Amino acid sequence: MRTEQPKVIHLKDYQVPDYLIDETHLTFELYEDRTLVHAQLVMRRNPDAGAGLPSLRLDGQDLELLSLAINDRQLGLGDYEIAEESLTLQPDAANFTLDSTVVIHPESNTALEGLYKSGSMFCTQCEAEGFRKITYYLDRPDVMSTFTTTVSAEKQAYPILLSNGNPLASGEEDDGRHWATWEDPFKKPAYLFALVAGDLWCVEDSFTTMTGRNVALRIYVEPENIDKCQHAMDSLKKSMKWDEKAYGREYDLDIFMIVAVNDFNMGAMENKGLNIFNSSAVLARAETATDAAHQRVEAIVAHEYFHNWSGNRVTCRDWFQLSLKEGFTVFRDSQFSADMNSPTVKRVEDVSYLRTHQFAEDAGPMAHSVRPESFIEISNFYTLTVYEKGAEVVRMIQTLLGEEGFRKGSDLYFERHDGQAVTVDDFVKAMEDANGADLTQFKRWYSQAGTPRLAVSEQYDAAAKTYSLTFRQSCPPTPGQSEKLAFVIPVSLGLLDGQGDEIALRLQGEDAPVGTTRVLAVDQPEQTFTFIDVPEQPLPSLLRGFSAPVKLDFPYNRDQLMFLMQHDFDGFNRWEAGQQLSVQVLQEMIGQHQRGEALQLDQRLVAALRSQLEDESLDQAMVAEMLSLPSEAYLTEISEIADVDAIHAARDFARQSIATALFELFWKRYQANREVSRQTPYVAEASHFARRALQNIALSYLMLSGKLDVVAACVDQFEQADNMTERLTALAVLVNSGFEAERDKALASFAEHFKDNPLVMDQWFSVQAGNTQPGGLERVQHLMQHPAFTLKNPNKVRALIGAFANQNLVNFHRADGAGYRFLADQVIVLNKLNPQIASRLLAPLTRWRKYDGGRQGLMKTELERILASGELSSDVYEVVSKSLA
Ligand code: 0A1
Ligand code: ZN
Repeated sequence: MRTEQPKVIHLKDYQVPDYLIDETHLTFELYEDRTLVHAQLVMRRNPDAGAGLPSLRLDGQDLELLSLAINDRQLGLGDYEIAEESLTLQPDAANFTLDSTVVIHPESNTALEGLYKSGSMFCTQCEAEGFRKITYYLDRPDVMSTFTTTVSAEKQAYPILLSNGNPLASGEEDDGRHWATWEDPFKKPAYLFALVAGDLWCVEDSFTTMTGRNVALRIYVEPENIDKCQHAMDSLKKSMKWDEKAYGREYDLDIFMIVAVNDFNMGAMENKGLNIFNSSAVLARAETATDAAHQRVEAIVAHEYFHNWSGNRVTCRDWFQLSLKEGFTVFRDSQFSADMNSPTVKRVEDVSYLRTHQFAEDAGPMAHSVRPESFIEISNFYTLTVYEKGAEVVRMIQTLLGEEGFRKGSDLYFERHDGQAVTVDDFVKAMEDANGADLTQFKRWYSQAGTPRLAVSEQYDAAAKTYSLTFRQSCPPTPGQSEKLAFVIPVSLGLLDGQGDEIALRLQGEDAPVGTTRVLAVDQPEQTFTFIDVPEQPLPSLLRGFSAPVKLDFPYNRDQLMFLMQHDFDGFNRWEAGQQLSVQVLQEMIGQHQRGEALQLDQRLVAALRSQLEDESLDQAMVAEMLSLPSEAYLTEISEIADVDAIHAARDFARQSIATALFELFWKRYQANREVSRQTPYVAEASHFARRALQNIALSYLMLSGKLDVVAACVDQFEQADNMTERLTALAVLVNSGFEAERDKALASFAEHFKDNPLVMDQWFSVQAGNTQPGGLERVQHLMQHPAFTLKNPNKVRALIGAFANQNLVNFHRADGAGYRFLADQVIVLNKLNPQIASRLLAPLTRWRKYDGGRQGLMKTELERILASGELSSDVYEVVSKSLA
């Protein structure tokens, strides 16, 4: 825990390092009550940093120094200075070797940063600044070194000893200990260092690269999980192949390893050659993981693998450039997932997520640009903005340059910067240079925070046959940025005629039409584009594929939206029209609820959904997406002030009405799909995901009917399904139903069956945390006493407390503030145990401006109570203080 005042770090203060580290030689001696770390650093003065020999300041935190030597000369107390987060000494030559030995305590490290224990296994997490908790070092990404690492431990308890790179040597000692040495020839920053020691089993495979090199692939897990690795292994091989084809990127070491650990703050980490994964992001098999979990595993395995080039071979100069690797890599993994599954479904999922969560972040007190200007704690900046919006920015570059131009740009980027630590500017420059393009104005996406609004109006001149679209862009102020300049907004669009056919697009001044979908680069505050030869008043299909992360505003009426749902050539925009229709209808009902009127559902929405369900030729996954009404979280995000109870009531009423009106259709499609599921062994593949998605959403509507044969079907699905996707949905709908006996029986049998599988128990906790019936808080408090729950495991905290605060909005936002008090209590405890998790958990409280006066006051009171609760980690301090500013 920090005792100094938290310092704000600014991008503008960046300076090159005074010293460089060419070689790093580490030896770890692991014991149950301490670990000894010997570090030999071959260092030199950085020629780019000026003349003279300034003092050398190494980062280090919670280290007990046992010895320090420079060029074999032992240093005494007067030769160096140790502060809370550093060690400073004065070198007397430009080239030197520094040897240190420190003691650290992984066995009591609950923050899960640096070297720590997860169960009986030792593992590391060094991004962003965890390496300084392992040894004194220049812990910054622009200091890149080769590493050799020797790990020694007791052989029986830790038969497997791993680190980055290729295995070099290993041996045994007389006292029951053994050791292994690994060598990583690729220069890397310390944040990519990893070490694992444990009693692990592995699944092994191999991959032949495009130049014919053989790479050993291994996934290490605790023995009981050895049967849950195949999906991750398949995903890894697909990723390796895909990156060769899509980006020309080949793997470089002789071995690629993944290790699954139960206690992990994030999803996974791309350490060179030794990825460490949250077990939830690796383990998947039909009986224990849902379709969504299978897809998440595939995407995260790909994401971490892709980092080998976008992140490791070419890394970040400083942490302000985080989106250089994360935005680009999320973009790459989304392209991969789109190729492996359904591109439209993937886009719908990504856009829903972005609009619900990133747009909320962009409108809140922690809003920051994709390349932030300053931070207190870098761990707080692994955000939706840096990752998801960052990926959208890369996608826009591709939209503007075209697929071929983008590939030329990425080839140049990798070639030009291989082995370097670079900036977002370098990335954009490679894109410009490869295409002769000027992206100067476009780069405002990296520096300006907030979600732009794009208001569009139309004008049709029947006599002249011209159709004009006028775009007005604006962007609300965000902390520290009151004025915004115009963005370059790529707007992909098409025009539909009265039959639903596409009109050829010819802009004024062009000799001939150019296709039926095209991209307009809107780059002025106000700008008009005029199409000629437009035979009739068209209906525009705007922002196809969600071509820019903006809030689009066009005055569609409900009939036009229904028309687009039926006829738009762009699958994404067909879904989008349905969403906009649902939003309009729900907002009308929210108003009715607020005025105390009886709720009435516009039957046009029912008709639109009916035609989706009736048409059996449609992609079932898209039909399932169409049937999913906008979430309460999204309805909150688009409200000026969100009325929690009205939103919940309106959405519930709409679901109930749809369920009643379409009961027969739901029942028919449900039974047909359930029958296929019954006859078909589980396959983790898009068409099967689609069938189960429609089956499950149908079941969730059907259960609202309260009909006994539906309940019987649900119980049957729960009991008989051979896979977690069907079983968990059945459980979730039972839990949210009024059938208490069936619910209690299902919950009990599920827990009994899966009590030894922590990842499945996480799902059991989440399903109950999401139960929106009254009494949610008490249920969560009760579940915290369950033997399978612990605050020390991040997955458990997310599954129970995180799911409650983020997904169970009516219960969390109870008008008496008890939900807020509960969350603040947990944050205060977690602040000491695991600051990163504490700071993430408190996000819902930071959104207080969205709620009515009463709730605002209650939320702020809890933020103030956290602030006054004692010594705060920099993580929690930054989020709380910025939220109250
Ligand atoms: N770089 C990883 C994510 C990650 C970031 C920070 C961590 O600890 C604070 C751990 C993992 C990725 O993008 O997958
Ligand atoms: Zn990443």
